[in-house]
Amino acid sequence: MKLTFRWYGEDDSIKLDYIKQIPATSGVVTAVYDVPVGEKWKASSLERLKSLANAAGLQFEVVESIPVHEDIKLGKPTRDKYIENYIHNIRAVAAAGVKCVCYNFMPVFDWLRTTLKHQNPDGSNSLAYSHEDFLKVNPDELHLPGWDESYSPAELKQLLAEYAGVSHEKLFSNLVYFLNKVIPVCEECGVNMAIHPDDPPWDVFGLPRIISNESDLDALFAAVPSKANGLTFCTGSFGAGRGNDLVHMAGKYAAQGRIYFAHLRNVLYTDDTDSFAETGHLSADGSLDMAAIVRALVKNGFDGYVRPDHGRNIWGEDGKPGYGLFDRALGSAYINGLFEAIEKYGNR
Ligand code: DNO
Repeated sequence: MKLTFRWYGEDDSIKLDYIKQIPATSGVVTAVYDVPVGEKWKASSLERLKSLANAAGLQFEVVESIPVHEDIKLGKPTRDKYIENYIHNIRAVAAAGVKCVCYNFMPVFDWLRTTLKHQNPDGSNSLAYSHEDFLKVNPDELHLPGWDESYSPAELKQLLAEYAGVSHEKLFSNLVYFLNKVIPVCEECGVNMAIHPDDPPWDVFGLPRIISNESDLDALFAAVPSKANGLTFCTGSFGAGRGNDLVHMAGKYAAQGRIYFAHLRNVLYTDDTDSFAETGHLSADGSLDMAAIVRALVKNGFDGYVRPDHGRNIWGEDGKPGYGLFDRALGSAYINGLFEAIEKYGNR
């Protein structure tokens, strides 16, 4: 595996030199952040990201994300223009040496939490989702942690109304339409698409979600069989769904050669409903058996990119939610240890 670390570009308070100092880290995962969703990325922006990373001794082979414009997800007539721009971006990232594109197909909201600063017993804080708090959210007057700045109330209302006619089946066929256009270009450029699962893996506010579990993935790979149509195996996202057997899923899709990127983090189920809190990466800290998941990946031939996913705020750090330095660096060291032990001795 290749251990990477998410870097939010030149505005990230975490410097590339610090990332390089995290043991075993060989690359960054980043994106062009100053272009609106759906528009074309400049080759010069990508070259700059690459040269900054390379100057720090790091590779830049994974983009997270090239976001998908809502018109593509909605299947509007304007989607073809946005798909053309997407294809432009795939060619541009490939020219900069990128081999894996992480993206998602969640309507309106990417991840969703009810608090960004859940207090943990050890004094740290982390993102969390409370089923009870979620039920109190009024969909007509949405105030959501992390999302309030992204849409005006009027924009959000309109967008939600547009999705009223979009069923799961429709959203899925819009995804297949999109992939049928972009995958041939990926094959030509040597890039793999790696869809990120729904986070959390269930419908929210009546919006359909279609990459939540094993049957969704089976349908996706059956509809678009090309090997360039792959997956970001995000343990925290799939793991929030208590019906998902992550060890089985990790092994199955690794064996199929579909997993190009793994986001590794743990979640703790905090009640008998859907609530969860993000924890440190260790198996002992949450509800997921991280060692068993990594073993299933390794034993089934996974050799892709890995990154520690969300960390807590620890040691007084007040980082970007989920993306501080300290706990993710601890996560990296832990993940590297699991892989080393399993790769070297796991089969004995
Ligand atoms: C959250 C991330 C997601 C992810 C996108 C990929 O921390 O895991 O925002 O980057 O879903 O498109």
